Amino acid sequence: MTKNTILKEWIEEIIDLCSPDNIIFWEGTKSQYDLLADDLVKKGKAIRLNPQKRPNSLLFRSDPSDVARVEKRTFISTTLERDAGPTNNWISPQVLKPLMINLYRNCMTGRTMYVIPFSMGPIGHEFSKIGVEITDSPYVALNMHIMTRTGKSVLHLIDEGAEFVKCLHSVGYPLQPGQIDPEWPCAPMEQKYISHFPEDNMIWSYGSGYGGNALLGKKCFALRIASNQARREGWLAEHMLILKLTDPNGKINYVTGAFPSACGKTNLAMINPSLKGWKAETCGDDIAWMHVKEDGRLYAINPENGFFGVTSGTSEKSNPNALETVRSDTIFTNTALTDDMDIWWEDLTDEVPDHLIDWHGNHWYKGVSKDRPDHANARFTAPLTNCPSLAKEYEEAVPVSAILFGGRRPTTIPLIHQSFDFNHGIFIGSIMGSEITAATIDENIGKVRRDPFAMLPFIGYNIADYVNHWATILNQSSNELLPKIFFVNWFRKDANNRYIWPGFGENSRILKWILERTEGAENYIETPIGFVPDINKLDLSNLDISAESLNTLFAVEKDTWLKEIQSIENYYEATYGGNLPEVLQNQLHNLKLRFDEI
Ligand code: GTP
Ligand code: SPV
Ligand code: MN
Repeated sequence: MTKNTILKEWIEEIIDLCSPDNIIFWEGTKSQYDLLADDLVKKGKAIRLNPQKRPNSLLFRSDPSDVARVEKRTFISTTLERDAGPTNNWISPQVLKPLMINLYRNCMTGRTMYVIPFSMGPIGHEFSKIGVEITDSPYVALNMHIMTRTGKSVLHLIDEGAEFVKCLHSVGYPLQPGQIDPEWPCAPMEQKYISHFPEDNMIWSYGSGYGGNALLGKKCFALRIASNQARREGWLAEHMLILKLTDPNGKINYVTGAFPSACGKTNLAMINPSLKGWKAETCGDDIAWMHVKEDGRLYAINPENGFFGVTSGTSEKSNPNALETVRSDTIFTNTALTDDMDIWWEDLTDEVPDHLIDWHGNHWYKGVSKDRPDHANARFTAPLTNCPSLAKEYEEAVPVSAILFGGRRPTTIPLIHQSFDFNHGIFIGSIMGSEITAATIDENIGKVRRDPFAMLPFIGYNIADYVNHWATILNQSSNELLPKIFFVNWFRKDANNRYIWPGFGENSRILKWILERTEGAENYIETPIGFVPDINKLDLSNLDISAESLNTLFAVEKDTWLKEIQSIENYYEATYGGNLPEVLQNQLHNLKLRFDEI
């Protein structure tokens, strides 16, 4: 099985605790994947899509109560409450561990336990980290196979003594003899726990089978645990896409972007530039691990091996690369099913099919059925290598020229602005706000909340320490060598509640301006909040947009911003209290001074 005694003893401990009927070691082979997929189809847990239309692809439908991450049931369990900080749910390990052990006891009765060794990052890369997920969900095994590097070569590293993060997961639905297994087993909300023990490099997840709650390599490991590791080791684990851009002269730049869940990372990572001569390629769409190297530059690598993307809104027009990515070898979750056994979601085609099977498994008729046929947080899981725009450097750490922060802000924030320097960039990251989306289960969808660095649900420790950690990155390098920091807002709305900016491929115009800025071009005007484009120097060729729209998109209004400053102060007070990092105190002070002067 394994020569690593820590792993061996842990597996034995979990077998004793959870009492599975069978144990399967994940070897990461195609035949193992296919066998499990076939078995799930046979048992009615998954639907095999039409092989002519969508080869080697599956549709899963989740329980209606288990459709997204649950932030309320996500915990950072540290000895001291202070170490989890004001933005995390905290329970002491002394309380949480016994409580969860009680839940885990015999929880895999009647089920098969999968042991999945995986690498976040290319196997053996200097920046990669290893994990082992033990799960009783075959859906999770299939998804982890796509989303991470799994199998024997990872196990080999563990055999050689490599450290690994222990990731334990159960759907929390033991089966007594004769008991029928539902299509999507899970536990009731109050029994769900997505728990992180950063002091033990350990994750315990119970009760949910969906996305970030269950695919533990993703948000739980690569962000919450890794942010702790990064803090200890002097690097950054961030909720960022990584994009390679080649300008018409052949010059290559890499940019990263942190946008909250369902705010456009995958779309920007796969952008199809509308500007002639520009080429965009994908390195990653969700997570970036970033290290300052000896040359003083910040390098980013994508720890994942696949995409777990939002289907809603994805169309040939908005994101052709994503559609190509999901043409085969893809798992769909909570999309609708067509009569010819293919998938469908809102906006996929202009023509809405007359009849579908909705994500509940019920008949759905156009113009008759009230609810949408797909879930707003329906997702696709597809290998990186399916993506036609995948950059050849996707398994390398690439030097970053610009970091973009962004969110859904219907008002106040201009389409693009640049920070004055790195510390001002940290300030901009810290005040990010966005409308809450369907990517998390929350009754406040649509309301703007502060989501600092797009990391509110993912910082695995005290946010004040996190901000201070960002500030130490500057000590490792300099303003000149570090990426320039920008804030984008594709989502500003007009009086009729419509998006003003066309977005998607047209965002290449903004990317062009950003890269010009990284080279010091005089293409800007200075405002109290940062540099915004000199509209005469922004490439708007062949774009049909009114002067009035442009005015709104780039407006920085004093009155609005004085209110925003008040809101920032309230937010800082409520979140940090007396613990506001000095870098933020200084930046807020300077921002106020700049507004006083105009
Ligand atoms: P997670 O995977 O949850 O982290 O989301 P994400 O940040 O990758 O967001 P994604 O790219 O999947 O986009 C989410 C939604 O935003 C989709 O419905 C997109 O169609 C929409 N969207 C993305 N980019 C743009 C844009 O430039 N303009 C507009 N109006 N909508 C966009
Ligand atoms: C997100 O919510 O940011 C996602 C989906 O990418 S999940 O993996 O569920 O976190
Ligand atoms: Mn995404």
